[in-house]
Amino acid sequence: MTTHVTVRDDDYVIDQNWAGYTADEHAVWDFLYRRQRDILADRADPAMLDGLQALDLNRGGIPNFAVLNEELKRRTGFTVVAVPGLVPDEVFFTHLANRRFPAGQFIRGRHQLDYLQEPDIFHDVFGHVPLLTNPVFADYMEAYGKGGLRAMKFGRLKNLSALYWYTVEFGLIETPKGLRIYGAGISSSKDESIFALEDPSPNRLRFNLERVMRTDYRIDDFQQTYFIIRSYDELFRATVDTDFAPLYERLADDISFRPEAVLPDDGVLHRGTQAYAAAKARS
Ligand code: HBI
Ligand code: FE
Repeated sequence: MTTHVTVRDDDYVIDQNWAGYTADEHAVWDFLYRRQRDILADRADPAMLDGLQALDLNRGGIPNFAVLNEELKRRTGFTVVAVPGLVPDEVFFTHLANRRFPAGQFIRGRHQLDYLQEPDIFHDVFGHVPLLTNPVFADYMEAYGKGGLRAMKFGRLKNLSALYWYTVEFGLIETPKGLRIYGAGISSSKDESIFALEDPSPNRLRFNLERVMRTDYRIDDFQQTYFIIRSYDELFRATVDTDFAPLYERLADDISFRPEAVLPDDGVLHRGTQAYAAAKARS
């Protein structure tokens, strides 16, 4: 694949160069899409599955942003822009605040189908983008971007990253049919899609904004705690109804909780055995 990495120093947006993807890269997308879509059939929140359908992401091959952006922009005003990989926090927040989602332009190799550290186009476009068709979630993502820029001014980036991690990346939502996945870190992962909902090991606790913002997290393994929202409106309201200035003052005490902690005030849906983490610690 010829990579036109014309990284501009302002917003890191590059040309997706869709014509440059090879047949094998398109085949990797198709393999991952089909495998993950089957796993998510009764595990993902319907809003995410509806988004996959609405954006026609299963038309075969890596999605062309120019095509998917027509439908996405029509629905919520969001557009997907191609970036080389992780971008600096301020660049990331600025994009979200302007209803642009920065998606990795590359796709993982066959040697790393099950896990990779950097967000590739499958994690971003299969995992994150479908929910951007949901108006309330789109409002949350814009509010999050604006909040991120403010958090940086208060030196509270770590707390805001924890909020992103336990919602946008690893959040679960309660539905009439039970808990469902909406976090992209789970929905794009074969094994964590099952672990997060069905394994007795992790805690499953009710979402609480300040509690989540104080909670440390693991970036290299399954989560030891998942937080559960009742609706995207709950998530959006938590962001817009909170006066962040006094919250940031309180967070300045730097009290944080370990990923596996269960606190007296937590709304506990499931107290995890932490058996998975204990086994990993022994290995
Ligand atoms: N950059 N491209 C990209 N994608 C992300 O998800 C991302 C990022 N930069 C920073 C970041 N996420 C995290 O720090 C968020 O918690 C802000
Ligand atoms: Fe992500």
